[in-house]
Amino acid sequence: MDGKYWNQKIETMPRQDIKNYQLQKLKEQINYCYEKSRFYRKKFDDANLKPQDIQTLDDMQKIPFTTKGDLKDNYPFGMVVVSPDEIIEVHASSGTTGNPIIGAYTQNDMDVWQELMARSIYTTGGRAQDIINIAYGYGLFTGGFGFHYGAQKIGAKIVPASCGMTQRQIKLIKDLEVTMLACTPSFAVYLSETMAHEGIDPKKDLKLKRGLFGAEPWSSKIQERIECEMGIEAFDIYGLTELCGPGVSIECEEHAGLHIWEDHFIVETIDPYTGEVLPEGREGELVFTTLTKTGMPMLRYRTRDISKIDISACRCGRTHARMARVSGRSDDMLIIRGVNIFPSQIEQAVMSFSELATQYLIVVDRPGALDTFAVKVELSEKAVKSNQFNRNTLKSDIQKRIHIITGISADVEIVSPGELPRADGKAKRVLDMRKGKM
Ligand code: DLL
Repeated sequence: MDGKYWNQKIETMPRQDIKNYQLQKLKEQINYCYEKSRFYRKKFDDANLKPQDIQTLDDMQKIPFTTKGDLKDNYPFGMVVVSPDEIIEVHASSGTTGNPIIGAYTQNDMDVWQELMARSIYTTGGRAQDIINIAYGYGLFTGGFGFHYGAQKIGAKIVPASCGMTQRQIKLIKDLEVTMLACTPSFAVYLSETMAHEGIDPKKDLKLKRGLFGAEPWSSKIQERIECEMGIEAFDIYGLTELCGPGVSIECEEHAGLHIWEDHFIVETIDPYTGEVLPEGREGELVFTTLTKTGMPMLRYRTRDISKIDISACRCGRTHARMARVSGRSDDMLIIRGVNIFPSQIEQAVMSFSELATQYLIVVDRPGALDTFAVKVELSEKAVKSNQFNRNTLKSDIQKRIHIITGISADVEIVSPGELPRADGKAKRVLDMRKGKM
């Protein structure tokens, strides 16, 4: 394979052909679920719905949503529709409360996942000649293994670094002449800071060309910073355990949204509060229906991820719809003094100050009757070295910016470089100490 596409026929299929293909696969997946799954049969029966009532893609709006609550209630294998022997791999997402969300995959599901990860890596320019450092966690999290399977199919050389041991990773990235980096954006930022400490200039000392970052929301400003500091091209990759892991969608070289692999998934956006289906282009919660899954198929699965869809033609030639970068999760929304606030709004404020590093921590508490709202931000090493700012003015400017963006005032605390905790997996941006006090 040496062309631009991993699978040109599929990736550049005319939209009408995609729709026809999706309808055929959707009917098959619905029949399969109705026949094999007690869970889906009950959902259909309760809604007075039969598989033959779904004759068009619009008809799928009649199907009730599947939620994270359904998965937790049916933990561990209640959503699995095949015999236990047919499940050959299990992963779980990193939720912190209650039962974890399990992904249980058959051989078919593993093959699809590997194919989609190969297609995704290839879309960013990854080839057999590449050496890829996979610094996503290997284990129950789908990040490490997902990249591993995809890179293996492409024939790239794999360095399965997993999380942690930052200094050693940097040494290996240098000595093994790694060309691609795969990790969370927050770990990429940490790697880049550590390189600066160690006196390594990635542009001169390393062979890194591109990075595939995802698994958590990150802003375009962070993407720009990583690109600039590491001298690489950064790509956003999205996915979730319930669908397959990473490989549901990926940015192409145009960096104008993430192509959703629509030969395997149908995407809808809905109003997260009312459940109403929104027209293309309106921001809302992403809802996915799997078309080819055999272990744990998902019909109208509510992700809680907020984004919007664009079906217009992409300059790269791919016809698959694009989702905008995830701006946040509906369940990450904090209600502080009655105002809805997303961590991404704070990130937007923080990232507009060149004196600040990319780390921040939102601390919310309720010591008495009222919520307190504090934001800890960190000075960048560069700002400290140049010493060309006034701390009080900077603090008041950040406070003003947060107020403009969110509508409420925050206590801003500026801390020294390196003081806020770093993540080698997904970053933790919020400390809500009100839990249990409400
Ligand atoms: O995070 C799969 C993954 C691994 C994606 C590596 C990309 C790279 P889960 O642990 O199940 O799976 O978490 C899924 O993470 O619903 C989103 O809220 C968030 N997420 C994943 N990718 C992105 C992204 C993996 N590119 C949850 N941007 C999803 C923003 C993301 N959020």
